[in-house]
Amino acid sequence: MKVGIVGMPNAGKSSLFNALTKAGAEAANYPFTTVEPNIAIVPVPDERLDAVAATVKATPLVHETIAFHDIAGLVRGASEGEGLGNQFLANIRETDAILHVVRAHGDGQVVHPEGSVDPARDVETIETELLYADLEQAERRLERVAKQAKSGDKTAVAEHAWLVRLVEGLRQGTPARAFPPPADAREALQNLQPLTAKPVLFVANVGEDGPLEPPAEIAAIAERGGAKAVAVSARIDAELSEMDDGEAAAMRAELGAAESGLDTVVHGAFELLDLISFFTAGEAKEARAHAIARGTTAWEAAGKIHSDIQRGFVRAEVVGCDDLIAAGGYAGARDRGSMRLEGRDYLMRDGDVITIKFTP
Ligand SMILES: Nc1nc2c(ncn2[C@@H]2O[C@H](COP(=O)(O)OP(=O)(O)OP(=O)(O)O)[C@@H](O)[C@H]2O)c(=O)[nH]1
Ligand SMILES: [Mg+2]
Repeated sequence: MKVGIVGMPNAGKSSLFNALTKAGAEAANYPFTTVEPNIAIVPVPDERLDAVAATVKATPLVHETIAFHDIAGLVRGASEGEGLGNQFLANIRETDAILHVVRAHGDGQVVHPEGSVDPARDVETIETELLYADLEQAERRLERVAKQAKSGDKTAVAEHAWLVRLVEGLRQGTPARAFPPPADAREALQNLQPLTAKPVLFVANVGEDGPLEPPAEIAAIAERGGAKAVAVSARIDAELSEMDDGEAAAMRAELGAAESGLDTVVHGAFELLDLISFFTAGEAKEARAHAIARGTTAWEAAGKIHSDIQRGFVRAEVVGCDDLIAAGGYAGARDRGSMRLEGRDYLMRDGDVITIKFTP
């Protein structure tokens, strides 16, 4: 999974990036600290994977991963070249979701590019700039596809009609997610990769003294747009991420924070994208976590493991991770009858541990 981080300059994007990735990117109290994008790949923490691996004595552990892309801040008018402009948005066109960092802390020491802290205004500024960036891109694509459509190519004609509607919609301020691609030009969306079609997780960067929850106006904006909102305290989390795990957990408990910024963001992203996890774990082999969309079948899950396994799919042996752990391993789970045989259409559940029987 790839995630792009957007927000105003000085909102705390790089601080959050450091908290998530321990990458030690430069975060400083002046706008446009970040010019070149920072990228880091992070294993998705999941205690169930550790427990499953310990139960069946699997090693090594292979976590699901998320790549975070931290880019320069956007300001009002970025599409017309203000600030650093919006060219760097190209770096996040290929991501699966957007983390929109909104400053919600009132630390007067930290410069705000607009001179005051106003989360709702900032969100609107960023969303407008993302719309303009998509509009530019869509208009350019429309010009190109218009030529192809003249030749009568069926896919080009369908894509062209979609782009005409999209451009019109973007001009009126409607995000691209309101325009699903036409059935006879399914590639249309992939060709464009509009930013405003991506799912958004708002991350309110709140002060260390207030409650660890997003301000009401951000929660409301997220709800209206079918997005999600979480809260972190980026600076503290960045500092905690530099400590060792035990020390950080103790500090976190003292501060009354239940989970790390990484946990908050990962849980938020999984919920937003409606993802679940399943596990594969062989005795004395690797244990691996796989993130999949809710509603994925056993056969599709097999494809996530290996195309050969999917091709030769016979059936799946499935056990919930809690049952497997409680039974002390596969043999115990079989004895207790908690191991089930499932066919290719079985809908995977969060926490399933699966062994696919297949003919090579
Ligand atoms: N008090 C406080 N300061 C914060 C918090 N998060 C970030 N800061 C400070 O705000 C300043 C800007 O943080 P960055 O993480 O560099 O912000 P950015 O969004 O990456 O900024 P650009 O790269 O310039 O776009 C730094 O001085 C941070 O220490 C926070 O939660 N509380
Ligand atoms: Mg930065």
